Amino acid sequence: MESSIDRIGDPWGSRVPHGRHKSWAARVDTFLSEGVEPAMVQEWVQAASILHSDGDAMDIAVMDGRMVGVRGRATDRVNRGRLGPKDLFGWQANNSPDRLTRPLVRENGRLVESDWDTAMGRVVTRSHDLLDAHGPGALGFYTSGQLFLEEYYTLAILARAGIGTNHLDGNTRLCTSTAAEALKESFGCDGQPGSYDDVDHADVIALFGHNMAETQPVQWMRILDRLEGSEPPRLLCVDPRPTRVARRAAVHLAPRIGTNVALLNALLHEIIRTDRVDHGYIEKNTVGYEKLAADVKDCTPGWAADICDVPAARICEAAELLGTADALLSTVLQGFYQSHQATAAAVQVNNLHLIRGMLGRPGAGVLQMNGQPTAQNTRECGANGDLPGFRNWQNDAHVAELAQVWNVEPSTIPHFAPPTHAMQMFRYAEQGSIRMMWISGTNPAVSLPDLARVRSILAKEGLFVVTQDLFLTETAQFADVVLPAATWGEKTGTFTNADRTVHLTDKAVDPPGEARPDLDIFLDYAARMDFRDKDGGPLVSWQDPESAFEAWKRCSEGRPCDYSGLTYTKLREVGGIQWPVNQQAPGGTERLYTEGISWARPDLCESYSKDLVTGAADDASAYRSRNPDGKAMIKAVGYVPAHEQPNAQSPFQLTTGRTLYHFHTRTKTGRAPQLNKAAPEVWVEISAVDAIAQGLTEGDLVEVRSPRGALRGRLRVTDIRPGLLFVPFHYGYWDTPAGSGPNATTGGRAANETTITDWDPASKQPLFKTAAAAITLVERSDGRQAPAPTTTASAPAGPARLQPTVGGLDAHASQARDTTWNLSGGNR
Ligand SMILES: Nc1nc2c(c(=O)[nH]1)N[C@H]1C(S)=C(S)[C@@H](COP(=O)(O)OP(=O)(O)OC[C@H]3O[C@@H](n4cnc5c(=O)[nH]c(N)nc54)[C@H](O)[C@@H]3O)O[C@H]1N2
Ligand SMILES: Nc1nc2c(c(=O)[nH]1)N[C@H]1C(S)=C(S)[C@@H](COP(=O)(O)OP(=O)(O)OC[C@H]3O[C@@H](n4cnc5c(=O)[nH]c(N)nc54)[C@H](O)[C@@H]3O)O[C@H]1N2
Ligand SMILES: [Mo]
Repeated sequence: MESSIDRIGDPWGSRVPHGRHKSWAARVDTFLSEGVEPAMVQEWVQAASILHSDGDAMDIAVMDGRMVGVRGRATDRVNRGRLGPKDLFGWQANNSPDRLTRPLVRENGRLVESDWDTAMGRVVTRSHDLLDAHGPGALGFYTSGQLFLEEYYTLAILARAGIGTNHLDGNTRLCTSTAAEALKESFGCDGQPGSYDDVDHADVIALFGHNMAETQPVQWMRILDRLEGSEPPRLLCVDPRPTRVARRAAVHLAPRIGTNVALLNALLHEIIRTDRVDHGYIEKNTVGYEKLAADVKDCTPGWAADICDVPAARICEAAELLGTADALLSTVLQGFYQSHQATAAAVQVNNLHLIRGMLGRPGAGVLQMNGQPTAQNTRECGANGDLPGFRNWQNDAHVAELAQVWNVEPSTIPHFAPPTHAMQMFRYAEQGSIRMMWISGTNPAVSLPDLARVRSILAKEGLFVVTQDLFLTETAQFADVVLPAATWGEKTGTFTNADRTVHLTDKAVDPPGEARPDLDIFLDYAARMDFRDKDGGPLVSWQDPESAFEAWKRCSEGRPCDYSGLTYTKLREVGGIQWPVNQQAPGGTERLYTEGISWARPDLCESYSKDLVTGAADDASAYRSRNPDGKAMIKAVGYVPAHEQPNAQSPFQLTTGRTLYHFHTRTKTGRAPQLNKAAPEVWVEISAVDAIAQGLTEGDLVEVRSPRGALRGRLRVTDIRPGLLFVPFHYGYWDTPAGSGPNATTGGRAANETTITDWDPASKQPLFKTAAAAITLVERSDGRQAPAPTTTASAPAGPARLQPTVGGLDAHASQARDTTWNLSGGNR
């Protein structure tokens, strides 16, 4: 048991050395509220973590009807008992005194407490009025990656077949739409090829734009344990910041942001040039190799070195690592996905695996990662711009099949165009065609790019905003109706992590006041709207989580995300199980594509694929002629520079992201005292070289300004690549003093005051990682430090970074890291 250690100061805990091909030993992490001893806990209720995509299995400790702690589940395949800092402390937000306990409605411009009948009555009346006057296209639904599968499935049927609108998307658009798109582009269908168990078997692990140490700390513990065991893996890290991953990497490439495609093309070039290519695998399983080989012929390491500002020799070392691996595991996340060539870059990682034959066997896998805990379900259930069950909106047979499952006419389900993506929904709201927006489980007034614009849309006269949340968030403050939701621990449901592991999470305690599970809210709406199927029966025929799950099983049957072999009982007994689970695979499926590519056939595939430069969708016949046998598609793409480049007004590149201790807009982690204290305020990271050149020092209050807006924060000088600024995006305005919100002259503190309205052409994922900005001094530090953690990528530059924290974590770091920067490369 690890309960006595300070898991804020020592976030990854102690090591359990883990040899190659061995199974990962358990270590059970526990945290109980002060004064609570294990013997006092009355009940342990099965759950899984809701604060990242890892799916860490845990039990919730209950005493006198209240949550009093959590404990990792030693038997679960995902985490073997381990929990990260957010898992350990984040649940405390459930008990927060400022939870919403009653519905709110807007009266004379102010939100006032109300009751469910009044609040739902307003939503229903507005829905009918808009349907009558303008049709289904006037209603939009913007949901989450944090609800449960049963909730998304219910939302999908009521939006697509009940209302009949095409405007349903998730905040997963900001998060994993590129993961989904990259899988569709390469394999014809969404569905994670790899498994977390690949960490146990890989000899090389490559992390592309993924700060796993902070964003999936438990899988990072697994890697750390392997680094201490026999036959440790060698790591490749591609990240411009000195993350913990970078410090443990055999090769760290810190490219100029927005140049991932150039880098990957050079890596592919080297691998092909040195013929470290599995020709048999390519021949049998893929199409498109010849074009890739021709397209990357001139993408030499020297060529990429200039673009990426990474030494050519280092690129060669990385190619050597990738080319000589016998079991390569790659992970890809936001450093790739939130960029202008997001899908193009993520697909090149798939290509790397395809040409090396690194798929479908232990240790050889790709994890096109998810970020949010339940993002996989948003996608599967069709609440993320896809049709349920990974069905293809362009394939009439798929639409007909879905219509049959729902017992509606195929024409009821909009499929005249691709489902509307979130950025487009906000555009429609801005232009006035969307007149009601129902926002559940997401906080766009902090998380969408270009916040001044987002606020002006949400405040628009004529847009009826419904929010469904735990708290009166920055977004809820714009709402016409606020619905108080129950959350994790207060409701039952299932969700699926990034490696297809499904967990059941049970209700442990009652929600506060009149707060209701999201499922109940959606079911209530469907009943009040009286949605019917084609025979006049109720369209939504389920009443609770388990019956919703049973309905979903029928919808998923025969599709890649097949849940038909799962039951609540089985999930309670076994813990996490990886889909597909069906008659052929009753115990679940560890890896996809063990025997060739299975879901890319023209009649099965989820997408006929897109042009990765323009985003234009192909049709069935184009797809069929390119890929008649349903093989994996190797798609070559040339590098295109980021749209916004530094210039005289905005001389720095600007990127944004996360810290270990906070989750997103901090609605939960900001209310957990240990986490909040670990990272209480926004900060701005800059390199030592730039700090000196600008006459700035640690702790100075600075303003970061882009063409969209500005923010202020204290400066942290780190080993980030020169020319680049980093700002964590967690900090909004709900806990700033009244009246100190965003301001036209001084800006605010949210990173998204500065980010741009722009997205990847194929996945439509917004660009949070590639902007340009200026930095200016507001106030001298007077010896103050930035409020940034020192245990993470935001650790101070220089010798301080080499100080081991606990257990000599950084022992190898100074040798592994290359700190020579090519400053003449014009990195601005
Ligand atoms: N602690 C914590 N964990 C989380 C979350 C959280 O909020 N907090 N959120 C969860 C969610 S929803 C998500 S999506 C994931 C995200 O998990 P990650 O993707 O790991 O997190 P980010 O910090 O957004 O970005 C990762 C890295 O991308 C790098 N990067 C920026 N620009 C570029 C570039 O152009 N090229 C390359 N190669 N790298 C670049 C940044 O330096 C950063 O270290 O985390 C999940 N886990
Ligand atoms: N600049 C910048 N911006 C980014 C990113 C970045 O890296 N940089 N990352 C993007 C990514 S990857 C993501 S995933 C998004 C995240 O952005 P958001 O989804 O907006 O962030 P959260 O704070 O997680 O918002 C979730 C909301 O749901 C509420 N909630 C939690 N549980 C429940 C529940 O059970 N039911 C209901 N109804 N509500 C619940 C929470 O209180 C919170 O208000 O941000 C994106 N924005
Ligand atoms: Mo995300």
